[in-house]
Amino acid sequence: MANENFGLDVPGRIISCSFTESEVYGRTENCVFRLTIYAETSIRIQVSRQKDFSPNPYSVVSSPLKCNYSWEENDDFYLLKTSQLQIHLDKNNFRLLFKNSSGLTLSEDDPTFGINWQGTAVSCYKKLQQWEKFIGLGEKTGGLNRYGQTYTNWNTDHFGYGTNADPLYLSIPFYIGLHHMNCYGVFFDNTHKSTFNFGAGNNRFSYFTAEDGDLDYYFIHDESVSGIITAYTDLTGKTPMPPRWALGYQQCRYSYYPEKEVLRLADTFREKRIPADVIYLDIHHMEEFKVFSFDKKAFPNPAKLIKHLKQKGFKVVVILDPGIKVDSNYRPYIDGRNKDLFLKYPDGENYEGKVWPGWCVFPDFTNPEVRDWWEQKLQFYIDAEVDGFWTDMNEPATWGQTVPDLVQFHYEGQNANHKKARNVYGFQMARSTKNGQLRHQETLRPFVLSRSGFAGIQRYAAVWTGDNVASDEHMMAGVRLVNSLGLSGVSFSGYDIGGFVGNTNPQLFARWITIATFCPLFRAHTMINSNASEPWAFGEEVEEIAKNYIRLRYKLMPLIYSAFYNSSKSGIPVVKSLSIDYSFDDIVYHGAFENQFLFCDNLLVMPVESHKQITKIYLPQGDWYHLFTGERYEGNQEMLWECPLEYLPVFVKSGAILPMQSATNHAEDPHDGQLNVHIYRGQGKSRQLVYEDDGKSMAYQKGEFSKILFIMDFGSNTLSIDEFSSGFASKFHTANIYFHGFNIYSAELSNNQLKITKTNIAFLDEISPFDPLPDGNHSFQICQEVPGISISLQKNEVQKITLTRIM
Ligand code: NBV
Repeated sequence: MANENFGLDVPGRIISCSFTESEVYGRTENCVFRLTIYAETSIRIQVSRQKDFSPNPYSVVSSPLKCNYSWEENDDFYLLKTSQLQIHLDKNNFRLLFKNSSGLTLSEDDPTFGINWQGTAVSCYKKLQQWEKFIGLGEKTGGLNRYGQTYTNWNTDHFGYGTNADPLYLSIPFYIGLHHMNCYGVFFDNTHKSTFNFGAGNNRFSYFTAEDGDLDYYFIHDESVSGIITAYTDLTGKTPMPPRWALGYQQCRYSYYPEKEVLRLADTFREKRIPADVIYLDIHHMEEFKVFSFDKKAFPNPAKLIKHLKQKGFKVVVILDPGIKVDSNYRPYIDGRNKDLFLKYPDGENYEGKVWPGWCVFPDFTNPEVRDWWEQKLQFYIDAEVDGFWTDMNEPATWGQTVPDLVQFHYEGQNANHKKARNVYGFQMARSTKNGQLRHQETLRPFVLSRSGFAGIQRYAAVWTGDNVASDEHMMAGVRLVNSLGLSGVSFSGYDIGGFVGNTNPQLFARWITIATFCPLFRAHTMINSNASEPWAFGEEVEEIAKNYIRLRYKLMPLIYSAFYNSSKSGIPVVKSLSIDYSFDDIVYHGAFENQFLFCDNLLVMPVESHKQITKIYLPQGDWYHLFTGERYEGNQEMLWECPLEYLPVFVKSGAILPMQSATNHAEDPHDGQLNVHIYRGQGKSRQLVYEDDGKSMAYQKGEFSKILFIMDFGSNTLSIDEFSSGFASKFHTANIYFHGFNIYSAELSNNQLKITKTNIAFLDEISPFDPLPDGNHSFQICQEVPGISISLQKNEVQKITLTRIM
């Protein structure tokens, strides 16, 4: 390259520039570049040493919006301005400086290194800002604040990974930077192996680099972290509404077989009245681990088994591995070979790698034709009425080895080698699996759980954090992984409760299940040959704790389902790291508190190790009510809190409105029609939506849903209940309103006026996760509250209830 800069190849001087409605295109001495305005908040920057750009066809699904922007030429720089962002382009060497609309620097390329190439590797070096923090980057271990660390994106099967291991199964090259009460996001849309350095081993810059390809990134600015997540998910898509059953408790092991084991499992849940929705069939459901087969001995009649499980209210999810056994008597192999659907060496020979079934070939999911074929193949499972799919080993994994670099992928016709395509393989397998399900059952909501993925995976699948270990350290690490996935656009994720590798002990399982009650994906799983890991496998006390928390999960279903609905619109995760709502409070990043999170916006959950009886907690700004006692605490304080296994520290944000229901055996089991609405006294106005639909079909997309909106005005003590858009008849006929923290009021409902007095404060255990033991002498207690006030829910009518202070 002509323009040398301290031994680095750099873009050089801008020599031409032209602009259209939504983009600026130009040339430098050594490159072509393009700036595309996707939204006022989001600008795409592409720089290439080739004549043209080679974009990732998989992640971004939005098109540039028509936005107003201005373009100015100055002596040394060009200036691009939207209402949110100003971008300075240095004319002398293509380098960028980003400011917010009031001129504060958000991010600037390092003055010397900026954008550069070292061999084929392209990098962007950005000056470290004072006290800059970095969050996000998807499924990455380590602390909430990633400052001082370096991470690699290269999807990897890592059995029993360490809690600091990197990389893991899934890559999302998107992070958020924070400094000077401002924040920005960077999504580096390059699928090659990439590295992010957040001031690791230096005090000068952060950088991101990929082994090859373009510099292609989106710079996002909004005043809030949540605004940035919304903008990022405007680009890469939102997590769609899952089927309601997928939010219930799920039980997995490697593997439940033969079928009588599966039946016994299902019966035990129902006999013990422990709610559960899903049973997984791991690899032993297959004949010699061949995908699209059932083992004839273990599962002689899968359709009958699944039908039986359905009658008991269970759904069945089966595992799908991409490796297809090389076996000339095996239809999928013959079929795929004849149609030329597998990954190949450059000379056209099929690539073979070893997995469960022995030597295998791998469908090239980056080829639309292959995805189409796979979609058709799923008919096999659909015929047996399987409800969902679990795409495993899709990094792809080949017995701890990596696929040779020269293996060829279709990559939507671009033709790419393994170096470029690996990171999207699992992503595309999940896509094809979801679409396959839709293709055969177009009215049903699909469910896919994927181990591997890339930016945008949230459109197709929920994800889990792979082969974790039965340890306290892992339990806490899993919480951080899920928090981080949420920061990175993935709302539906979880970890194996109890730990996959190793044996869980009773305390650990108990604590883990209490924490996971507040995890989007609520699934227990364990490894082959490990001890039993069902809620009843650890003795009576643990069973009681597990049962009570699982029941609490089902009671919270109206809140959780509505949170998923909100997330499907906004991209804001259901589990929110505190860095989303308290981004500029340094304490939320401290090691002692970085695992804390908000569940469904208003439940503040403090995960704590199983051996601790007392823990340090942090209540951020605002007032907080302890979930189990209803006591109120001031925020902005650190506290020591007792945490016996039965009581995970959970607080409710003041002002919150929590809609709950009666516990059911499973998500489709009808509740009692009573919507229990808990209102926690706060300030100003609060709103809570209760979203309902049939929970399983796509009809909600055609308006078949119900929305009940609760608005509490704490200034005038008025509660309004507004029910609207009932394309679907709400299953709730009555709302029982529970007021928390209003203990100077009296309660009486007359002429639409609700008066509450101190005299009729009563004990009520509705919100406690603990149901009385059979002898009625249960020692776990409860919330002091005024009794619930019943209101019948009138369709399409705004109801107003005013609280009158009478003392
Ligand atoms: O299919 C077996 C397992 C599965 O249970 C687990 O959840 C995956 O992460 N699978 C990995 C294959 C290899 C396990 C050693």
